[in-house]
Amino acid sequence: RSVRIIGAPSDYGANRRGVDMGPSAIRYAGLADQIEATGASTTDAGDLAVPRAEERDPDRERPASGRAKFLRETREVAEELADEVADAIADGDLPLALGGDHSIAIGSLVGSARDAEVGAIWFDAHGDFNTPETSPSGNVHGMPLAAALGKDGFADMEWANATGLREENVALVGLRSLDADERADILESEMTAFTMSDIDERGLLTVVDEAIDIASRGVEGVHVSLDLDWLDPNEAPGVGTPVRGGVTYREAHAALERLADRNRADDLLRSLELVEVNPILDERNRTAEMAAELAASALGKRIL
Ligand code: DIR
Ligand code: MN
Ligand code: MN
Ligand code: MN
Repeated sequence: RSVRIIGAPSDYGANRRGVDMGPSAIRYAGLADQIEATGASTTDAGDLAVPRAEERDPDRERPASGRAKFLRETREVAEELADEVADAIADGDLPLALGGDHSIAIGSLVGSARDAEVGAIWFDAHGDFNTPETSPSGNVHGMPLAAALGKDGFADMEWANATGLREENVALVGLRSLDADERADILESEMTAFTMSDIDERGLLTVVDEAIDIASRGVEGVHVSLDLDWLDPNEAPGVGTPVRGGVTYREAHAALERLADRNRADDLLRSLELVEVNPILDERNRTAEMAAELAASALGKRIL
């Protein structure tokens, strides 16, 4: 299967500007070459057109209740990305979306789950399960899972609903920063959430295997969303909302190598995304380099 790279340079969902340069930085870090070194071919669909946030009024689409910023713009990006992702899958390719902040995941999930039942694995420090009502920030990058799952609070947002995705098939891995209401909602949901403590107690590969089992059970394929703030900020400084206590470089590779092994056996990977790389906050592009390397591991890079 050929890997189709799709840039989604959106920063509508986060308040640290610069994450819109993520797709350029990850490509510059050698993404296509590294993927091709695994034996896969690549094509690059280029970047979605994303107008600069300064040209848009952040309050224009603010709903009467709640406080989600740039919802109208987020929708435009999500709808375009969903079409690109669904198109790539229909053509037999593996879509690889490059953010941008994590609000683009609404588009990836909607596209991946358009014509099939899918699961999702969410590698992230955060739960991304806020709604406009529960969010303390109003930033949609803290809401994409809730939006795609059609949670209360997104009632008038059919565009954000990933029809083929159910909570039972969602596994979050690496949590260490949740907002109060978000935490209660995750506990009440049918999703499975693995914290950093779970990784410490049970071991990374045990947790990753279980996440893959959950996400792939009874579905056609799995969307894998990798927020670079899943990693410890010592490894990945170029992110907008770093939280210490994250996974190491080696753990991250081990996790994605396990995913690649399981994919080799069961062909479960349907779509992939790398989000939240912010070159302005980075050190000599090392977070983008890691994103490219991790994509290669997920796509089957092997030493021997
Ligand atoms: C926070 C941060 N929970 C929010 N979320 C982030 O704004 O909702 N997600 N950074 O990746
Ligand atoms: Mn096509
Ligand atoms: Mn996230
Ligand atoms: Mn995060």
